[in-house]
Amino acid sequence: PAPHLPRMSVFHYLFPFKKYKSKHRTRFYYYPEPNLEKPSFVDGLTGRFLTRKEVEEKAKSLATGLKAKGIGREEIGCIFGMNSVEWVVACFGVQALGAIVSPANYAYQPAELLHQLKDSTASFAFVQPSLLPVFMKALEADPAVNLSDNKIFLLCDKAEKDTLKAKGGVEAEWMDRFLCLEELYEKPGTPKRFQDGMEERTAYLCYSSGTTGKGKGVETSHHNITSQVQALNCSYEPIKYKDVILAMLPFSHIYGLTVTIHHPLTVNGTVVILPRFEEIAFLEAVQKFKVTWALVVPPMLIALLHSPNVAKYDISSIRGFMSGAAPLSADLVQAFEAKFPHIKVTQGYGLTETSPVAHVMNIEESRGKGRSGKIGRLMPTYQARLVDQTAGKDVEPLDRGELWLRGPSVMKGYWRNPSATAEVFAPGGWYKTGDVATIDKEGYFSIVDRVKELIKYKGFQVPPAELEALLLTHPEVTDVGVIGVYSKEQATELPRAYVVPKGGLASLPTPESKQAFSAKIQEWAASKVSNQKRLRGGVILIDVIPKSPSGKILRKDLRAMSVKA
Ligand code: AYL
Repeated sequence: PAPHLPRMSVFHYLFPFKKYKSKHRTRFYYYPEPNLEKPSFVDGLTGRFLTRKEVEEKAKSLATGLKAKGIGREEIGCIFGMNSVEWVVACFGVQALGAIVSPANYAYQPAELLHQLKDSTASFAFVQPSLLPVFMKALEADPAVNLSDNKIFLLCDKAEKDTLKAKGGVEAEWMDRFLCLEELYEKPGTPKRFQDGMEERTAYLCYSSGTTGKGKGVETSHHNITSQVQALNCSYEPIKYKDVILAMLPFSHIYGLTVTIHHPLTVNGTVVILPRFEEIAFLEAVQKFKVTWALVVPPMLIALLHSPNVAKYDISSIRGFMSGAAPLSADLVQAFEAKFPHIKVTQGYGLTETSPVAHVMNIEESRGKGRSGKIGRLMPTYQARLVDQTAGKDVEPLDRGELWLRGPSVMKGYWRNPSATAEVFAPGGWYKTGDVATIDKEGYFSIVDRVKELIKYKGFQVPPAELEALLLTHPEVTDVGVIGVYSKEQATELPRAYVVPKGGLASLPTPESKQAFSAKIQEWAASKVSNQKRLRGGVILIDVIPKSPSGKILRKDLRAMSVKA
């Protein structure tokens, strides 16, 4: 283990109120002593905020309350809600207890949520009241889920709970059944300090499909997170004390979780929270709170670039955007910077499995040097290799190869899934990303292809295998293959299904009947999956799905078809 990296729990690393003693009896902080009275997390819609001290106190009170409910260390707590101040409190409450957070995407439909609840073996949960219908449906679908009423908590304050209760109906019934955060708080305790080695315990289980198949729990340890935020602080243009950071990417995704909750705490910055990206709410929040730095995905840049509303707001406070989670093209960066010269756009690359940022582009090094669109240099703490899979060795300099990563922020493995874990790790602890990259003479990487199955819609993961499995359950579908098609206008991939209808293409002789069938399948799928997984790239009918002799879908051939079309 690298001696300069913190080896402690996420909670103690982020809230170091007592000075820590090292083995050598020197006293040190990992970062400057924080200003406890500074607003740490602000609700971007209402302006309500928690100071750093309040976040810590509430988290500690919540930890005591959870313990009183019989919840112990290393139990798994699901958080199912949109970004909010309460989300942050729940997250750190679980961390103060020494339990594990498994955050779920708020867009989930019941079946998707159920998969995560079951797979993660969640034994308690925080649920935003407006998402209770989905949550309860998931629970009803499978009595095996180990969640009793006294282990389900409302992700809201007492005032919101009372308002909902007054409305009556089934909501009021739920309000009676479950406690909210405020009702859980008890006298704040002192979270147990970790002994040496305990920092390797799991802190988070975010869900990722990895290279193939359904969502798997990515076991992110305390050390994975603390070394990542330390690395972020040493990289490119780190955020600083005076920064106001806009957090609108979902906290349930590692990007939102690490980069917009954990990292800003280490510099004592102020985080303005929005439940999701929405143009007007974004512009209002930027103007009102004088936001200086925002974390985005490429489609958000497109939206702002073409928005007629931007001119109506004062967004001069913004100094930069960091884009990540999906390819950012050089054209888009250039168009954006031409329109908004005071905003620097930089890009990061990473994966849920790497906690997440592994590469980042230093903006000063990219401007006017023809490096836009590259993902930058390797972050501190990481090592990388580019490997030719078939030859089983590193590629020649400047050639393309699969990117392998190693470092203290690479996940422990997939939760209770040793075979999936073994598949993605090579001897020596190298994690195989499934992305194909090149490196130039100066050490700047570019992502040029993907060898894994994943589709990315606006930065969200869309596992093709999951959509294929779903579509095969439709009575009128014989076979199916799903790929992503890139839309330049929207700066994102769109999931597209190639479908063999029952009875073959001949059973749908006219263009109208084909179109109606495609539309039917598209709508049916939309009713079953979360928003980002909809078949926005269309449903194309074909006679056979191209497959290898062993029965694997030849996605390359499907991709070639989509280019021709
Ligand atoms: P996951 N360019 C191209 N592809 C990318 C990029 C990028 N900049 N970033 C991520 N990807 C793709 O687990 C790539 O295929 O994590 C990778 O394997 O949802 C996959 O997305 C991983 O998807 C950053 C950098 C946040 C990364 C992230 C989140 C990574 C998303 C902030 O600065």
